Formats: sequence, structure tokens, C-alpha cells
Amino acid sequence: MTEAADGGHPGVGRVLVVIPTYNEADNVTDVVARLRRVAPAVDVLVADDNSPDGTGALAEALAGTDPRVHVLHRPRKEGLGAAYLAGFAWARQRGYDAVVEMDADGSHAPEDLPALLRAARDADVVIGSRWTRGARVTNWPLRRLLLSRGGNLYARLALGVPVSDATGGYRVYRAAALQAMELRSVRSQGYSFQVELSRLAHRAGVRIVEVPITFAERERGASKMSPLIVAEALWRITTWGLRDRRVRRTRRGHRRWP
Ligand SMILES: Nc1nc2c(ncn2[C@@H]2O[C@H](COP(=O)(O)OP(=O)(O)O)[C@@H](O)[C@H]2O)c(=O)[nH]1
Ligand SMILES: [Mg+2]
Repeated sequence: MTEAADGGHPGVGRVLVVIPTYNEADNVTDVVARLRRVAPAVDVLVADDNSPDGTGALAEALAGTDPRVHVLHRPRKEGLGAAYLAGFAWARQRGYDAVVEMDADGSHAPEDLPALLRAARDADVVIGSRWTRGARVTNWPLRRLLLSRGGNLYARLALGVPVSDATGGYRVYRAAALQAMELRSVRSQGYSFQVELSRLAHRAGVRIVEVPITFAERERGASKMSPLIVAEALWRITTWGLRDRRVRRTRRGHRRWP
């Protein structure tokens, strides 16, 4: 059987797109439909945290008519990080060769996925980047633009992660890369999850490639971004940065900090 007939992508294999959802009833049906249209060979897993707005039931209805769509019902809202880790485990148990992270709100255009998957033929991790040449960000308020640029600058300086969009959440991970990364150590709940995985990928020495994307602010539903999520990211990035610096000093033969 050819890879395509087997549901795979040439050079990448079987792909699972994990879409974490919390109150995305206005978006989930549309984004899954767009995804299935542009990338008919991918499987989809909606990881829903028991959304009060009925997102889980809508996803279930999609799964009922499309054998490539699956739903992971999680008991309560536990943050983006926990939902993705559960999705990764689901993929590993079923032998997928690559896992894609994608938001449910349409900010990550499913139409960009074929380019990301093409890049994954020669990479272990592909980051859909808002901040490389050729990318576009539309309708984002200045506050969010500054937060993203500032967050990325801080992550790069503190952690030395050589990517322009360490906070972005539109990515392809080859299964071997996820295996090489120390996922058991992951503690992030909110969006610092993306920075944490960027750091782990860099530390694991896997090949990271960035591909420009067109990122558009959501048109429906509400963002789950909160001051708490920003605070978690700041705190964690600072802690990792200090820890990494200490390790580098120790390796160079300096005395360990107290
Ligand atoms: N399962 C799950 N999904 C979440 C959670 N928080 C955010 N999401 C999803 O993560 C994606 C990105 O969140 P969003 O609110 O759009 O963040 P923003 O783009 O930074 O404003 C969306 O698909 C959300 O539904 C959560 O606690 N659990
Ligand atoms: Mg969003």
C-alpha cells in the first residue's frame, strides 16, 4: 500500500492534528471542515476540556460522520499544556508518525498545513512562525503584538532558543522528536507550554525549521489569554533561564551556585 493510500504523507507518515478546545463552539466545526478539505489524509483529535458551551458535543457530531475525526473528552479545564500532553500520548499509543498542534479559533489557517508538512520531510520540528520573512499577522491588537514580540525576545535571550516564534502554537512534531524530548518534565499549564517545548526541542538537538504562516486574530469566541497565563510564562522562562545558565557555568568548570 502506498503511504497516501495508507493515510500518510510522503516523507512524514501518518499525521494526527491535535486541536485543544475550550469554549470553541463557534469555531470547531468550521476549522475541522477546512482542515479536512485541505489535508484529507490527516487524522484529527479534538481535545476538549469539558467546555460548558457544548464544544465537545459538536466535535462528537463531527466524529460521528467522519472516521478520521476523534474526540478526547477531558474532565475539566486544565490548560493548553495538559490537553496537548494528553493528545501526544493518544497519538503515541496509536503509532502516529507526526503530531500537529493547531488552535481551534481559525488563527492558524488550515490552508498553511500542507506547507508545514512539506517542511517536516526534512525536519524534526516545524514551527509555523509569525515572525519570519513572508509571515503575516492580521487584526491583532497592538497589545498582543507587543506581548508576542516581547515574549519571544525574552525567551530567546533567556533560553538561547534559536527560533523567531518560540511562543507560537502551530507546529509539527515528528514522533521521534517527541520521544527525544523530555516531556515528562513538562509543567507548563498555559501558553508557556510552547516555549517549554521549544526549549526541550533545542536541548534534545533535533532539527527545528520555521515556516512563515498567515496568522489572523479570531473572529468568533473569546481568547483564553489571561494575566495569570502571562505571569506563568514570565516566571517559568526566568526560572529555566537561570537554571540553564547555572548548568552552563557548572559545565565550564565554575563553582556551582549555592
Ligand atoms: N483543552 C483546552 N484548550 C484550551 C485551553 N485554553 C485554551 N485552549 C485552546 O487553545 C487554543 C488557543 O487559545 P486562545 O484562547 O485562542 O488563545 P490566544 O490565541 O492566545 O488568544 C484555542 O483552541 C483554545 O480553545 C484549556 O484550558 N484547555
Ligand atoms: Mg487564539
